[in-house]
Amino acid sequence: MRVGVIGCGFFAGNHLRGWQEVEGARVTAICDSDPERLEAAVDIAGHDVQRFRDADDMLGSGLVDFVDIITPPHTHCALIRAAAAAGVPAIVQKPLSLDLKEAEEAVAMMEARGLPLMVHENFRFQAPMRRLLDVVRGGEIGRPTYARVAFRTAWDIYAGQPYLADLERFILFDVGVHVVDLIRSVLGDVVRVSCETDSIRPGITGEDSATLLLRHENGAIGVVECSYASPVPGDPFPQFHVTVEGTDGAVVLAPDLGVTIRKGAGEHREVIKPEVLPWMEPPWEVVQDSVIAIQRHWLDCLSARRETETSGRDNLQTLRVIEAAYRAAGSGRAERPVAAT
Ligand code: NAD
Ligand code: 89Y
Repeated sequence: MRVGVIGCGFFAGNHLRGWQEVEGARVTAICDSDPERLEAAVDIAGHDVQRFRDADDMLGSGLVDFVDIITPPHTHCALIRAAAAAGVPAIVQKPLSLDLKEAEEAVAMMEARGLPLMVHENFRFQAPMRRLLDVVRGGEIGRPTYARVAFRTAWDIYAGQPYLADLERFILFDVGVHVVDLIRSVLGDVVRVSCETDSIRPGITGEDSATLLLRHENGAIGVVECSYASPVPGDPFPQFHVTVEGTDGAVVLAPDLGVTIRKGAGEHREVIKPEVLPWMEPPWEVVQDSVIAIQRHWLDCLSARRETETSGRDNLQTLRVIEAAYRAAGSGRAERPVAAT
């Protein structure tokens, strides 16, 4: 499959290198409106790659079988609509959109044309997270009753991603969508959301801390925490902590990649490390490995004509939780995740 990458900034290097590890796919075209970023990406993608400054030109070129969109959030839906108009399947980075209605329309447009759309929610594809999901989905801890996902750090994320400091709606649309996707992967859909937010670091525009209390459709209770202002000992960035309790046991994923399973009186601990390739760099290895894993998932689903785990349709549920969380933080009341249209 010929891949067209749109957006060659901070995170795109991981996608470009990731595709080189995926059998059956090869980046044949790259696009960025910024010529310097485009040229810098050629060094990774290879000098025989086709270069485009305009996504419509790439989409109309007939040179790509699908596109991989890694541009800023506010540009995602326009690019998905362009892919739909050109009849090209698409992967889009998180968040699918900053606007729920726009996201619903873009997903509907792809679906109406029968075109696959996947949101690049790579966190649930991290190797130790997959182990935890196997334990829960395999029924090893019984019926899940409670889960907590916590992403707390004071790592200087602004060095690589300076635009984050200017976002009015900040952490929930940045790492918040990841942690909500994680808890949805464990407990399923959400029916009620309470939320408290805070803006702690001086000089930033939006909230850099959010805590959500969730009731899931299956009756379980979820707690989601994310903070970029947490000077915790041994800063675990970019790893997170997950606890899942069930009627017959519990499973915990610690930031050191240890997965501990308790069943009855017995406990068992495994450490699930990713394969570290020469281009990977600390502390990003688990994240970089998960990019390859989700790219493989996309390709497998595309060839089997199966919906991806994190399809556009699925991800609308995450965006609805995020919208409900902002409403709840404003109203001080629990809110329901609902469609915009
Ligand atoms: P960035 O600003 O560094 O790069 C974005 C690039 O897109 C820039 O080079 C810009 O010139 C280009 N661009 C913008 N609009 C364009 C358009 N219409 N056509 C072509 N090129 C265009 O941003 P980034 O940090 O790489 O983030 C990109 C996306 O990746 C965001 O959605 C972000 O949330 C996501 N991200 C995901 C992870 C993860 O772990 N999944 C981590 C970091 C960032
Ligand atoms: O932007 C964030 C993301 O999506 O994953 C990690 C990150 O780059 C910083 O927390």
